[in-house]
Order: sequence, then C-alpha cells, then structure tokens
Amino acid sequence: MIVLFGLRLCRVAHLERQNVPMNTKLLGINTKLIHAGQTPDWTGAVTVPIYQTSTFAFHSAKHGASLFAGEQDGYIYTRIGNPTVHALEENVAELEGGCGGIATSSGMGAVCTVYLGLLESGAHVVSTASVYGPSRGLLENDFSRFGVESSYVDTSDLDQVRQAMRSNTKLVYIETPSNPSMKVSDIAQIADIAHAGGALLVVDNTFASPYLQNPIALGADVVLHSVTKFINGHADVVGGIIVAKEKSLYKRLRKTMIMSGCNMDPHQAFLVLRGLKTLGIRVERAQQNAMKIAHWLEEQPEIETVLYVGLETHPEHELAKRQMKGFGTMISFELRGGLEAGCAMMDAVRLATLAVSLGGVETLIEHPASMTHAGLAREDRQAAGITDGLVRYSVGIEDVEDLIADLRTALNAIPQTADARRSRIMSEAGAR
Ligand code: LCS
Repeated sequence: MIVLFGLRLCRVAHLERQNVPMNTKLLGINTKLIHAGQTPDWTGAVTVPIYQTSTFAFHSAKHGASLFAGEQDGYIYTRIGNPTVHALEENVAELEGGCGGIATSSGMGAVCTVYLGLLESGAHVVSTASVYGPSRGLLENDFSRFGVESSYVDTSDLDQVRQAMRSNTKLVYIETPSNPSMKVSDIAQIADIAHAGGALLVVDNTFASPYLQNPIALGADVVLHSVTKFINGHADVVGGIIVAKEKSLYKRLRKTMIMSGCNMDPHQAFLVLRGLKTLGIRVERAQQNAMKIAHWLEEQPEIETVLYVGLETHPEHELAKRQMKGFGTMISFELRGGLEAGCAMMDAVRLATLAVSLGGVETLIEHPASMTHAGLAREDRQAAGITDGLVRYSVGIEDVEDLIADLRTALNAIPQTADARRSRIMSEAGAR
C-alpha cells in the first residue's frame, strides 16, 4: 500500500515537472531545435508521439461547443490541429521568430495557402524571376484566372523591385538564395519597399533553412519553407510550413489552410520533427563540403562559372555575409560545353544521385532547364538566369574527398576537344 502510494506520488511529481512548457526563447538555435515545442505529454514520452487520429473526443457537449467557439484551447479534428503537427509548428515558429506556424502537406501547399490567403481579384504580386518553377506557374496559370496579376524581376536589384511596384501590389514574394540561379535579395530593403507600397513581404526561406537565415527579424511578414528539403533533410517526407510574424496574419493563413485542406499528416510531422533535431549539424557539415567543392569546381577547365554564395566572386557575396549565418549547401555551375557536356556529366556521376529536390544528407545533381524549371518558357528561364547548361548540385554530408573524386570522374567522362583534354591533364598535374 505504502509502495503504491509512493509510486503514485512519484508519477504526479514527474507529471508536474515534465508538463511545464520550457521557455526556450532565449536559448541557442541547436537547443531550440531539440526542445522548442517539445513538452512531454501526460505519459512523459520524451519524443513527441504520433497522434494518429483523425478526430478527438470532447469531455461533454459543452466542451465541444466551446472548442468550436474558440473559447478554450484543445483539439477537435486533425485537419484543424493535431498535437504532433502542433509540436512541429511551435518549433519552426520559434526558430523563425514568428508568432505561429502552419504546417502543410507540401511546400507547394504552403505557397498556395499564402497566395490564397493574401490575394484577391485585382491584386498584383511582384516576385523573384527565378523562384521555384511551380511557385511562379501557380500565379501565372491559375491565380491569373481569378484576376491576380504578377510581375517577375531580378529581386537582387532593388531598382527593379521599386519599378515593378504598382498601386495594387499586395504581395512581394521573394526567394533568397533563389532556385537555382543562387541570386541573393536584400530582405530588409525589400521589406521597406513592400511596406512603403502597402504590400506584405513573403520570403521562401527553403534554400537557406531557418538555421542560416531568419527573414522575420529582417522585416518579412511571412516566411515559408518546403520542409521536404533542409528541415526534414532525409529525402523521405514531402511537407511545408508557413510562419507569420503577426497573430492576425497567422489566424488568416491558418483559416485558409484549414479550409483548403492542405494540412500536414501526424506521421509526416513525426518524421520531420526527427529530422529537424539535427538541422544544425547537417547544415554545418554540408556547407563545409560545399565551400571545398565550389573552390575545386572553380579550378576545373571544363567549368565556365560556379554560382555559390560563399565564393567572393558571387555578385551578392557581401550581402549574403550580412544577411545569412552561413553560405549554405547549394551550388549551381555551368560547363563550357553547355547542355551536352552537362548531360554527359550528370550521366557519369555515381555517388551524387541524379534526382530533383535538395537539402538532404545525400548529394543530388539535376538539370533545372529540363527538370525543376521545365514548366517556364525558355525566354523566362533565360531572363531568370537559368541557362540551358546550368547544373544544380545539392551538397550532402558525405566525405568531401569522395564527392570530389566522383565529380572528377564525371568531368573526365565529358567528350572533350584536344585542347580541353590538355588543360585537364595540366590542372590534375598541378593539383598533385
Ligand atoms: N520552394 C522552393 C524554394 C522549392 O525548391 C520547392 C521544391 C518548393 C517551394 C515546393 O516544395 P514541395 O512541394 O516540393 O515540398 N523544390 C524542388 C526542387 O528544387 N526540386 O524538386 C522540388
């Protein structure tokens, strides 16, 4: 009897200690990645469980009615909210310094929710020309049918942003660094331009991840991610998330997500939470690899240009240094032999996987003009800096020597002129 009573007391003490949400706001980012939004539930489970349920029981009819009326917090139905998904939303909202997160079924679910929630007929959007292809296609092909206009400019050039603003511009939508042309746009300055024109600034922060860049602190109103990429990081989940700076925007976008039905599933959220914990160490390691590979590529005779924001030769290198906490893991490069050489190289890599997507532990290589950005007209691609010969390389956490050896073999596989072969032999002799 005494033993049972003791056990009961222990359990109550344990619950009291564990159920108090920890204030992680002032802690470092790697601590936040592990602890923000991760308060153990009544079981004390250290890892947030998968609440695989579509619906939640009410204590009484009155309780159900008061949840629906928003008079108290609680769960109703998984499309509206779910504890596993909520843990992820809380975590990323804190990483991004926003007031709330809205997890979605995919990155495009997040993009679509933002457009649907913030635009109306007659509204105009100014967007980065080299955004992810479908983020542009959705506006040009679908939202245009409902009277939404959009202009695409090089947002790394502030004058182009200023000139594109109109009296009906409701949204400035930027991607920085952009996919795949690696242009960097000045978030703080563009926030000023957008706000002066009465528009909101939305930043797709997928390429940087919340570990390297926090647009809300620089003036953005909304941040979104394809969590398929760095946040999950293991190429096994498709998902998205939106973080709003202000409560009113958060509520508006949450309502749109609930109505449009692009909620994240609890099992998806569980996997993303698991991946997210190592975001810091994954990004640190992969960007070290990326810097070495970018320098190595620059020296190869077959390579015409290397676009990596960490290189001093990158046009917005100084801005990236100020705005980001690191240079990230994405490299785009152009081969002297153009598209033909690029294809030969992509067919010859063995360690890097020829696949779209990015931001995972494994290195991926792809051809934007025929893959991720094939939906854009050729002139629009050219204007956005996506040439036919551009190759995109997402650096993973493998041993960098192995990645470089793989690239070397692939470059050797490109059919070469006698001159190019001679310069390659000379450059390899120099390296030895
Ligand atoms: N935003 C950016 C910057 C992206 O790169 C992507 C996907 C999305 C949004 C959409 O996210 P999803 O719905 O796929 O989760 N980017 C891809 C890419 O570059 N290759 O494959 C997908």
